[in-house]
Amino acid sequence: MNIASIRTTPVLAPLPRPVRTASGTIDRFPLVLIDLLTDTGVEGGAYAQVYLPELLPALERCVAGMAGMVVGMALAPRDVHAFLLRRCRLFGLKGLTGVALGGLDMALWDAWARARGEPLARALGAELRPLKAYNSVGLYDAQSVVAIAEETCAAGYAGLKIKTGFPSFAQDLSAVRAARRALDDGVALMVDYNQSLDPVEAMARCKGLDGEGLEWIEEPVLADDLEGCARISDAVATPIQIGENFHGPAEMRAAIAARAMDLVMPDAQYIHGVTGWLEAAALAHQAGLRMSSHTFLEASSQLLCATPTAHWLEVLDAAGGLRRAPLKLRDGMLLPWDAPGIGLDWDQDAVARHRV
Ligand code: SMN
Ligand code: MG
Repeated sequence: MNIASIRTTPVLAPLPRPVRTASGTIDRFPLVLIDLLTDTGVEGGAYAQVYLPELLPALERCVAGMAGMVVGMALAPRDVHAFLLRRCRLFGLKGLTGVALGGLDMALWDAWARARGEPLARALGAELRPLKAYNSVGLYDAQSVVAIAEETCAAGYAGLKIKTGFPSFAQDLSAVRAARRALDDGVALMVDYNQSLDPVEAMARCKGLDGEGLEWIEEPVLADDLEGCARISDAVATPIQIGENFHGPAEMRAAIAARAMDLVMPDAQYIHGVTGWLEAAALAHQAGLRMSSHTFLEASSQLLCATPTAHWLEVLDAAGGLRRAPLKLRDGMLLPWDAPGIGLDWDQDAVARHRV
């Protein structure tokens, strides 16, 4: 079975509410939908994402360009991945090229699992199982976070992640305390600084949050400041979480060597797709690190089933407004879609409406 064609569709996917972070706001998710067709009629699909709408045309061109390198090849995801790693060595696979590789890799594995008529997890030899899921939202002050926390509990999540990084630590702390008060007992609370703090401020704020019962503190400093992350992780009892900005598994290996974090959460796209994720999952297993996901709900829920140290599934449903299948949440757990591939099933009317 060979890859016959790969089509790209740029969209601005609607979100239930904007995601405001200390490093910028996302109103609608800029995605490139990737549709792969094989010469036997088997299809596969995935998407790539870029947070800046201004860069959506560039990402589309990048995915289309890379797709052109693999059309005609056999549908063997690992071989295609290895080919692209070699082919792109001169230029590198960070930023848009890495994102394009990640998206294409997911589409290849989706088609590969669909050809077997199985959900990706099962095709990889793992059973589908419910995953501990948290609701991931933006920056909310002490007043507005209460409604979000109540909604989170009512929807049946096992945790809530809010953004922090207000101008003052006092505002961060009051938002955290208000969220904690509003959440039911036993529902976890995480915070995410999105790399917004300088190392001195980060140390002070993370120490200040110790004792607030947080499940983790995410990306307090620049994601590639591995030494800075390690210093905070040493000094603070609350687990430090990073990983969404690892470009490929090699960067995760370096972060593990630097003891930069207590928990790890690669992004299925940035880590270079399913192939990269499986390598990352093996690294996390070896290092004894619990591994969570970052956005990419559909692929991530399949992949966490096949991750030995699986921890939390992030529910930040970037493609939810374009997908037909709804979320299935029960008792804090999300049930991965029991459909062939990664479980994407586009609502074509919605795609047409949000197409750029
Ligand atoms: C995040 C990143 C990009 C867009 C939205 C949210 C965030 C996360 O860092 O951890 O989900
Ligand atoms: Mg984050």
